[in-house]
Formats: sequence, C-alpha cells, structure tokens
Amino acid sequence: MIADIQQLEKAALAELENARAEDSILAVRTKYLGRKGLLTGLLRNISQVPIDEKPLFGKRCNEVKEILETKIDEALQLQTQGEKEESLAREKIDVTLPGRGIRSGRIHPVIQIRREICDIFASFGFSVVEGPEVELDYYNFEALNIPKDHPARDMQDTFYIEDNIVLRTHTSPVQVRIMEKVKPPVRILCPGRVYRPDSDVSHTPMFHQIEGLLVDKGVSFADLKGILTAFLKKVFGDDTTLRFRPSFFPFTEPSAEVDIRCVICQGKGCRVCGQSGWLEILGSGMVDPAVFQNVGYDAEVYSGFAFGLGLERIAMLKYGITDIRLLFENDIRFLKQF
Ligand code: 2NM
Repeated sequence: MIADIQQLEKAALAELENARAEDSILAVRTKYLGRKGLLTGLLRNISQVPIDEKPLFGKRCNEVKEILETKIDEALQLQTQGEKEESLAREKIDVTLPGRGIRSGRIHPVIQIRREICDIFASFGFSVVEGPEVELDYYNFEALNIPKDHPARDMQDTFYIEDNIVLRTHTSPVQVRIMEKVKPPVRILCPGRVYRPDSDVSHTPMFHQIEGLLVDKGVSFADLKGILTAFLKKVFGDDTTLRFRPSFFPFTEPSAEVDIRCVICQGKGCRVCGQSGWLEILGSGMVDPAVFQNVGYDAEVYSGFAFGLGLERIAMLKYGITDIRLLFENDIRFLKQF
C-alpha cells in the first residue's frame, strides 16, 4: 500500500511537469485530488490497510496531498504569470515614437478666390445669391437678349439637356431671375459653376464664374469704372494699372473688357500675356434696355451695370498655373501648395 502512494506521487508529479496550459494543470488536480480522485480513493480505503501500516500510510498520504497541492498552486501561478508577461511583451508600445500627424484639409484655390471676391463685394453692399445650374433657354439666352441665331447657342458651345433646357453657360440667368422678383435698387453677386463644351489648357467643360449686377436710379458708366477699379485694386494690389477696352455683349450697351497690367512681366511682354503686356480679367457693361424690358424694369427710370469673370483664370494668373486641368485633378500634392 505504501508503494502505491509512492507510485501515485511519481506519476502525478510527472504529469504536472508536462502540463503547460491552465486546463491541463486543473485536470491533474481533478485526477488526483478531486472528490473522485486517485489519492482521495486511496485514503478512503484506509480500512483495508494492515493495522501496523496505518499510521505511516496516513502520514504519507497527507504528505503527498500537501506536496501535490503546493506544486499545483505553483504551476498555476507560473502559468498565469507567463501569460501576463507574454501579453505585456506583445502589447508593448513605444511611446517615444513620433506621432503620425493629422492631415488637415484646405480650401480649394478656386473657392479661396471666390470667397475673397465675395467678401470684397459684400463690403461694397452686394448680396451673394445662387441659382440653378440646369436652366431654361429663356433665362440663359432669351431674356439676356441673345438672339436665336447667336453662335453661343450652337450645339458646339452649349450643353443641351432638352430643346429648351441647358446647362447654364454663365451665371447671368440668376440675375434675370432676381430682377423678375425684386424691384430696384439691386446689388447682387452671383457665383457658381457654369458649363461650356471646351477642353484645352485654358478651358474645362465646367468652370466657375462670378457675375455682379447693380441697378438703381442714375447709375452711370462712371459707377461701373469706380466699383470695378476699387475691386481690382483690392484683389491685385493698390498699384495695379487698369484699362477699359470697348467690347460687345448682347446684354450690355456699351460694353467694356477690363485688363490689368501683366502681373508677370509688368507690361514688358511675356508668354502669359501673349507679349501684349495686358491680362484680360473681366467683361462688363451697362445693362441693355432690352434686358430691363424683359424683366419688367422701366429703362427710362433705372439704369445699371453688370460684369462677369472666370475664377479659374484668376487663380491661374495669381498662382502662375499654366494648365487649368491641374485645378480639377484633386492631386493633394498640387492643391496643398495654395
Ligand atoms: C458679363 C459681361 C457683361 C451680365 C449682364 C447681366 C444681366 F443679367 F444683368 F444682364 N448679368 N451679367 C454681364 C455683362 C456679364 O460677363 C462676362
């Protein structure tokens, strides 16, 4: 019987030695020390042990029980500690590493210019209004005194949705819609996307325009010159030289294009200004009485001026961009420079 205990102790310790995971250690405990365990079984049968061996048998049983309990506790402790160390090593982070940085977005250069221009005209008392990009032929052409046979109405120059529905080719229709609704005085600025089927280094099928309109009693060409001069000096600097050059638009009479002294060569002549020394910035004019008639304004009482400019062109001149398409590729390496 004593030999049985010795054997049991040896077997239990060997099994414990091989038990690595928590589960296997607990299994050893159940197998030997559990209610139906092997050691428990030996103790239960003590009545069959010869009387003279009983004290030694009992002593050995208790010793082995104590040894196993201690060893199992130790094994369990080692096991959890090992697991902890392993996970600590695995989850270690180096707090001295540099951070990844937050990449912030920024305003697109065209929209920066749009904001700048809107702010300037807001300081002159103009309100900013927007309107539809899909427009009736009537508002895009007819009301603006653009005749049915005008080349701007060609399929080649306008995106047609239907016979009398187009993608607006300028933002003037917004101004017509406002004039239909409100009586003078009117001071509005209309920024927005416009569409024309053109595509090369200086044209994209969609681009941005801002048009302005001021209507009141006694508005003259001198007001047009004064406001546009003040505006352009705010955008391009106080020492900017301007010239007003006669032009033609169906919706204004007289009409003028406004040029500034080339910002690249200061008028000496370069590639950007095509050797002329001047850069075309905007178109303008006194609103044609035919347009006033279409919106129900009395041209004998009211007069006004209007103007329009392309934002991509301004952005290109301001930043020296030579291909307009760069503005629409959404390449962050390009856009983050502005
Ligand atoms: C331009 C040039 C000249 C213009 C005219 C009007 C309206 F609706 F009042 F008749 N809006 N915009 C205008 C005048 C636009 O862009 C180059």
